[in-house]
Amino acid sequence: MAPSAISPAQQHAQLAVGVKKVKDAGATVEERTDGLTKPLSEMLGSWDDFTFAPIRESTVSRAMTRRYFADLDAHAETDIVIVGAGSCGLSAAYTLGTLRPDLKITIIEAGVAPGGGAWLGGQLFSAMVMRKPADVFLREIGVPFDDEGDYVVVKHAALFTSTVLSRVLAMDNVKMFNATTVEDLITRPSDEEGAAGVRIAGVVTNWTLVSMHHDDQSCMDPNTINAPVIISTTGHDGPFGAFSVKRLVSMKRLEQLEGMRGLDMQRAEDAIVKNTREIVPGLIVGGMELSEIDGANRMGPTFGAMALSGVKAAEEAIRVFDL
Ligand code: 48N
Repeated sequence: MAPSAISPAQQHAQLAVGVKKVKDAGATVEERTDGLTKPLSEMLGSWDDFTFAPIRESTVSRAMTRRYFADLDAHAETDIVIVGAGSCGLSAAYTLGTLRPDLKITIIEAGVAPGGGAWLGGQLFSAMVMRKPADVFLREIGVPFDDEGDYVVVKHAALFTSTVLSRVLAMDNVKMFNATTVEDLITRPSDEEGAAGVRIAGVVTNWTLVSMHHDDQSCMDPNTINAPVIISTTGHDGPFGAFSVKRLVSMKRLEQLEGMRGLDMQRAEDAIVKNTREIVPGLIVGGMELSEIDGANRMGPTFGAMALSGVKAAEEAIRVFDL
């Protein structure tokens, strides 16, 4: 595929909220106009006389709690739940939120900080590599990158993660509950021909700090969200990882997990994207969680498969939802 026709600077200019064309040595170039053009204090007034508008503490408490419990009420019934807001889950959320603004999308993320393993590129290095054609998704969400031919490099992984996260959180039809863990799956008898057992019909949640203390506290029952379609992208096995596929085995809905195999970048990324799919009726698995079922290789410090597995999981979820 030909290297990008536009320079990183031009790509960056395209991202600018305000862009104006200026003459520079005879050529017409684009100049970013967003951002501060004068000290903010000119609009705030003198720092010496500075004061905020008045507030009462209970007003702040009500502003938070009223919205949170209204969101819980609104999302108790939802169209598609995404479990895990890593690079795969966030890419799925972006795709669903934009392709289907009519659907109610709920993201459940165990960490206080969403993003999973995508805040750094690998071994704490900051740059993030994505192999083409994943650059198509970067362009879609507006992340600038260096074009290196067969792959592209985002200068900091956090630039990708914070950009897709901010786009998703700004969407009217998407709500993320972070610091919240999916502790179980809601099931119904399956009416699918040949799919002995159950279909998935929602998730069982608890605040993560509660989930972490079931062994040292008396019973702290969970909450629930009903949904016809779940996308699970909880990462490869680990303290929190591979949640849904491990639960399918423990509820005897899957025989066993093949387990993630050794690192083979080329094979791993193709397999994860190609095999992102509905594992049991109502449950789609993507990202590195999938490697645990299929025995796919791991890919190491490259993230294109995470982004495009999320895109595919979203398209698969729309297909299932519209059945
Ligand atoms: O980033 P992860 O772990 O998962 P993915 O699949 O989005 O991305 C994987 C990617 O970061 C890699 O592993 C890279 C490509 N390396 C590969 C390699 O070979 O080493 O995100 C999963 C998210 C996390 O934010 C977890 O906190 C969250 O899922 N999570 C959960 N959220 C809610 N309920 C749960 N039960 C749960 N379990 C995990």
